[in-house]
Amino acid sequence: MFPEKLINTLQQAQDIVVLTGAGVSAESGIPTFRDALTGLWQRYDVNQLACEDGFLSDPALVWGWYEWRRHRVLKAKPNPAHLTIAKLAKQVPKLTLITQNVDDLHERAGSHEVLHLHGSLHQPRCIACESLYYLPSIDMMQLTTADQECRINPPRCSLCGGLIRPGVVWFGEALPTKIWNQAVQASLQCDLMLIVGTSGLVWPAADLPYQAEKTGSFVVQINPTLTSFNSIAQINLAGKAGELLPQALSICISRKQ
Ligand code: BV8
Ligand code: ZN
Repeated sequence: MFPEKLINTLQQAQDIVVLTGAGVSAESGIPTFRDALTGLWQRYDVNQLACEDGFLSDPALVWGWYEWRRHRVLKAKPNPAHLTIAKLAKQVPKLTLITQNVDDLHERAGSHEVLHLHGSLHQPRCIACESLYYLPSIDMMQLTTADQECRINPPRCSLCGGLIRPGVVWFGEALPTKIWNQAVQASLQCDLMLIVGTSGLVWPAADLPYQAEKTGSFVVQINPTLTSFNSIAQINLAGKAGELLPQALSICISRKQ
């Protein structure tokens, strides 16, 4: 059962920001970001795989890691957490969804205008001329979801011959300015911020809850484990997003009756 304060806040919220991380996709079978560096990928660290230098020094290894992750997303389905966030947006006057995730499960669950701080697995582009590259559709049977390490040579740009790179924001790269500014603005204005499934280790995304808290937003965290946000959240719900978010939604809906 949720604390009284949370029930009242959910029933009166007018402007909600939801900030998600890899944990919101965990119940869809997508390894969380740190888990995506386990298994047979555990011998690599994030700086070998999720940065431009790593890609340039071994394009086939890095492109293979992203293709392995993209194929897992293609095979996955939105889980109750994604679906609930999309429904919640219909229950309140304003809801801004900000995600650190590079999958499209929020969109496939029905969310619109998702602010992707770290880009997308589905928008690769040429590393030289920046033109978008359209990935060929894949026969679902061909998907490489086996946990073997897959080295795949990245395609080449048809316009300039440059290497095609994943359309994500790598470590050391700036976040998309317009999206970042929208995310900061929304965090400063909201009356309720739900932080769902993020370890809060990656900056500047991890700064958003602090922006919300300093301007008086009510901050709620949903995560099975402790994070640095435990110290600023008014309410910490220890549990899975796919189980707790539907409960929060039913409280929001109950205010209507
Ligand atoms: C930049 C795309 C500057 C790639 C990613 C201070 C300020 C600014 C920068 C820095 C700073 N300090 C350090 C930096 C540098 C760096 C950084 O943050 N390093 C960290 C490691 C210390 N930041 C950057 O480099 C950023 N760029 O600052 O640029 C600049 C400015 C101008 C010009 C040039 C440069 C760029 C950061 C973006 C990196 N790219 N992703 C890819 O995906 O491969 S980040 C990556 O981590 C993913 O996007 C992921 O989403 C994100 C955060 O991880 P989480 O989502 O939190 O996932 P994680 O696995 O950690 O945690 C999952 C959580 O879910 C856990 O807590 C778990 O308990 C929970 N969970 C599990 N199951 C469930 C659940 N919760 C609920 N329900 C469940 N069922
Ligand atoms: Zn090109």
